[in-house]
Amino acid sequence: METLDELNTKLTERLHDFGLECYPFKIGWYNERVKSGFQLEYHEDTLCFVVISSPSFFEKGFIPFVRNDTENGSNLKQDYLDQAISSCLKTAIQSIPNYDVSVLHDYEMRPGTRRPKVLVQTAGHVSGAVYLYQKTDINNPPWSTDQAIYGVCLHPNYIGWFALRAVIIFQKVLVPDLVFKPPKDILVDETKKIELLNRYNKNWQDYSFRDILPPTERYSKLQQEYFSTPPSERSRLIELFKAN
Ligand code: B12
Repeated sequence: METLDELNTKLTERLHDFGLECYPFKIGWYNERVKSGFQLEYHEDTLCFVVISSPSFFEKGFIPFVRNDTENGSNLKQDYLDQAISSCLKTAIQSIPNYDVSVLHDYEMRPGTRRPKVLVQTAGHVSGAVYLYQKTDINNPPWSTDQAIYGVCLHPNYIGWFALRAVIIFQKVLVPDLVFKPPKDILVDETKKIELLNRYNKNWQDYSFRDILPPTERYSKLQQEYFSTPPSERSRLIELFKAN
């Protein structure tokens, strides 16, 4: 069996080829933060990784998946991009055999409820990869107490140009010695945090929350075009990816 460092390195390398990144954390760190309905029922020292798609996932993971998919969106009930993530994660995990691994995707709901299986933003924060900015962080909020303001994560390099895709649980691997690494709060000033939450909640379609600070990389023009095209009209772009 691999050590934690070996597992981390292997998974990181495999996912990197697809433009995906992973960061380890313990289930206990996640469970301490969320309400009981969102907790994950494993030993508190259980090893997990949160998976982030970087801007290059589209070109390194998604387009190659589309090109290799001979069945043409074989499972049309599922979003094509979600299928690509799932396929990349399967490939990466299969290359590290002999572990009981469970994957919880961002879009999966607990059966019979409308609650997600996992809150990937909280997972991202406790892994140290991204900082989750929430209404409760603001000392003098400009919003009324009953106004719903959704929280948003920022990555130190990609700022808002990434997505939190999944949590991988190594069900029988306990890592009591994993050291907690707090995420970087890159918005030191409260006005900027309010601005971020306003952009994310009120104008998320204009993408401006993703540029609250200058990122090292953004989604390509093609990727932005794909996401801004309604899912029912994406087949033209899919055909284009297949043909080139
Ligand atoms: C449901 C959902 C929505 C819903 C409701 C949003 C919401 N937050 O409830 C709707 C449809 C409105 C929505 C919209 C959008 N969404 Co959305 N959504 C989700 C989804 C599937 C679940 C979120 C959820 O149900 N949260 C439940 C609430 C209760 O959680 P919470 O508010 O975080 O509360 C918890 C924390 O506060 C925690 N907690 C308490 N104290 C503390 C303290 C600390 C320090 C920490 C860390 C945690 C913590 O405990 C609480 C739970 O008990 C997530 C993916 C996922 N599986 O997590 C994506 C997700 C949040 N959405 C995302 C995005 C990008 C969007 C959109 C921009 C559209 C899009 N996909 O492009 C818009 C923007 C919002 C808007 N203006 O409409 C991204 C956010 C990425 C980021 N950078 O943070 C996510 C993570 C999806 C992804 N794949 O990356 N979304």
